[in-house]
Amino acid sequence: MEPSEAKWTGTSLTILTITDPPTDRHKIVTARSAYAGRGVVDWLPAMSELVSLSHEGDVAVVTIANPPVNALSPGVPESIRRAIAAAANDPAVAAIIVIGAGRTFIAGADIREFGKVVSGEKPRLTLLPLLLEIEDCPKPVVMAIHGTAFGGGMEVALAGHYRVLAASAQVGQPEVKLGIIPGAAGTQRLPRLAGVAKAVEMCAFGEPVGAQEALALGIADRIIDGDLLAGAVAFAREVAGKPCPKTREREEKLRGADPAIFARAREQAGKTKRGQTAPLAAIEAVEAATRLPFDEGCAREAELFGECLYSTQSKALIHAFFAERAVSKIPDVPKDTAVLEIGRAAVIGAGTMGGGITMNYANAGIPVIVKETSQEALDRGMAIIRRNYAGSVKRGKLSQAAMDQRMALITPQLTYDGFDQADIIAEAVFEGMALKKQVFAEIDGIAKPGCILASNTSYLDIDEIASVTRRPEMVLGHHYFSPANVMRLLEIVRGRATSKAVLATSMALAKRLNKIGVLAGNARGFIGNRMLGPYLREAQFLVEEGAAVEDVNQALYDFGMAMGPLAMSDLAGLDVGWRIRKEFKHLEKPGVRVPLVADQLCEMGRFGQKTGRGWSQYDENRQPSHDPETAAMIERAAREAGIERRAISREEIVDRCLFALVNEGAHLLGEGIALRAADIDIVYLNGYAFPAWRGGPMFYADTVGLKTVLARVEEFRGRHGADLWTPAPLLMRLVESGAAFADFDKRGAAASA
Ligand code: T1G
Repeated sequence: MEPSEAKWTGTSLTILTITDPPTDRHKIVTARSAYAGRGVVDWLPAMSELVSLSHEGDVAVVTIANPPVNALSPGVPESIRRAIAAAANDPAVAAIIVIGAGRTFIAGADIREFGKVVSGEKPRLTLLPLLLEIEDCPKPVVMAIHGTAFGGGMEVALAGHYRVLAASAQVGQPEVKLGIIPGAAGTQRLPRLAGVAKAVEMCAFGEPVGAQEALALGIADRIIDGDLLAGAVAFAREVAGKPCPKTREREEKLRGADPAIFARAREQAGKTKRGQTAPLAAIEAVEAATRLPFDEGCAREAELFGECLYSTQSKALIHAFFAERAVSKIPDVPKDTAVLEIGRAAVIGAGTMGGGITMNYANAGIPVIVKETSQEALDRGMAIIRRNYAGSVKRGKLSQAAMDQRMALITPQLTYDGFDQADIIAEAVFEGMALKKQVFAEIDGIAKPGCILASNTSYLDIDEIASVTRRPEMVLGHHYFSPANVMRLLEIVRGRATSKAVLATSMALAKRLNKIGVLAGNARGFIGNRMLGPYLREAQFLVEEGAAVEDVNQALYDFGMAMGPLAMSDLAGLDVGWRIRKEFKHLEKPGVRVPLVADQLCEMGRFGQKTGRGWSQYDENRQPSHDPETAAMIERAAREAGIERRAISREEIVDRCLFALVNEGAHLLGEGIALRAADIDIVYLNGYAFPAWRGGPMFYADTVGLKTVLARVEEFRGRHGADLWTPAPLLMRLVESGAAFADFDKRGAAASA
């Protein structure tokens, strides 16, 4: 427990009340640091294992060591406070440095603690007193930042008198990505240093800035090349004895702030953070800094922070944060499973997917061969790759040098030359089993032992593909999402024989390719597309039953999807689904209702955006509008099928589409095709533009309540039949036991711990 109050008098800190009596360690600290002034570097284990105090001559060094990211977990703020107090009280100390041990400065508050606060298990603590003490310290406190200073870490840095950054450091307030806002005066101190416009941008949109930009903005005072601590000590000596600039007292950048800054930010948040509350709260908090004195601004920030913290959106985004970090853990693949080296790659097919996959390897610095069957196809593929890179250069996202470097890593060719050197061969040919098997038989004959053979199939049976090779243990699915060089999701599809080393290697490779690898079982459509089937089916049934195409799209758009289901099909191309339906026609159950119109549209050559017509019609800018012909086709097809048409509510549209998704998710979770409900959420957040602030379909279902979901599913079964709406056994089991998908995951995690 921390001193409840402390006040600086001149150079020594008078601790008014100490609730936990000063331990011997404390007395030792004071004594020793006086001694340390004589140049003995001294690790004073006094504070706690999380924070230590040492000395570089007359400079005290407070080191935070709370791996993996020095989060402000319980005990850390308290120990920082004690260390600062000890150093400030030490006459031998002229200046104080705060630095992080390991790979980063402080990456923020401990996000794992938020749930305990929201559930009432723990009281909400504030960092504000610690930050005021740092700011009011009579000796200069220099924040030495490497890695990341994020959230509460940035707020600690802002309370310091000076900030020196390693050249690769990043600083930022990413709290909105967790559905909250800075809660320790970040919205009040940051505008005082970086200016109002930049502070609004950083707090409302959550993107960090690099060291150079931080220096230009006035956040950083110096960039240190080489040894950060040495550079910080030198800097500290330069400022020792000088007045300590308090960030909260710097008002010059607040004055005359243009109100249009806030209006523009709200407009942008309305576009890029549609449906999210935290960005608007962050804008309001920074705006408060321009209107209110510091303390009142902090109070307004705390109110807004509280509103966000207890919101469902924040729970959803925090769920997504940890879910994204959990997906790489495969219970039966031990952490220390040997990862195979991937130094060279080869891709078969330079089409839309093959080209994107090739770019992923080049972007990661891995030399990659890309093979096509004709010069024309190869040239077309390479032209798209070049155009994509040129576009990034034009937008300033990539330097010309980096583009040239990546292009140089790509070897386009028409033969299998060099494939025998590859560590991984990624196949991205036309989606047909016969062709896939032919290609896999060929590459099995060429590839070196230990080479991974990965198919980009989005539906086909991995075991059947592997059956034509003599190395099924090296075969699996690497299912990318279009555009493959942009979409972060990678479904890693496990075949019956796929080895653990190949799985571990794929998970590690996903990180190298800047992808989120999610393990999926070998079921038709794996996780994402398997669930998408019922979702799109219901969307089509709804228009047959009377809903307008636009209403179905709008309802899911308003729910938060980037676009409605029929608009998404028009974007992806209706011919993609058409080909797959033909491939699996033999699996259709006789007498079971299937959508009526999509095939008709395709037979007319209407594949959606790329042909200008599909469910909607599109102008030259691909802007959609109502297509009366499609509407007439739907009406006619429904009439001929004897489908009664009626007015359909927005709620029914959303529930039928989303609960079809969720129910199918529960089916494949029960079958073990997905390891965790959270994995399904990550698939949908990163592959299907499901709104992150809803947490994903399974998390959303938990917020609605599985009892309600099941009741709706059973209602739809009653109306549309068991062939279409059979409640998943897992869903029924969870409802019976009053549990949620989150509990299913917890049990899974406990079982595999
Ligand atoms: N709290 C708890 N655990 C954290 C954490 C945090 N802030 N940040 C990371 N971890 C865990 C993570 O779950 C993983 O665990 C391991 O550390 C490595 O993370 C008061 C209220 C810093 C850029 O939003 O963005 O401060 O899976 O895999 O890729 O106003 O982590 O190994 O068990 O992501 O190198 C604001 C969140 C908090 C930053 C490093 N801070 N973290 O990325 O490693 S709110 C953030 C990150 C706040 C104040 C408010 C990244 C990273 P495990 P990793 P990485």
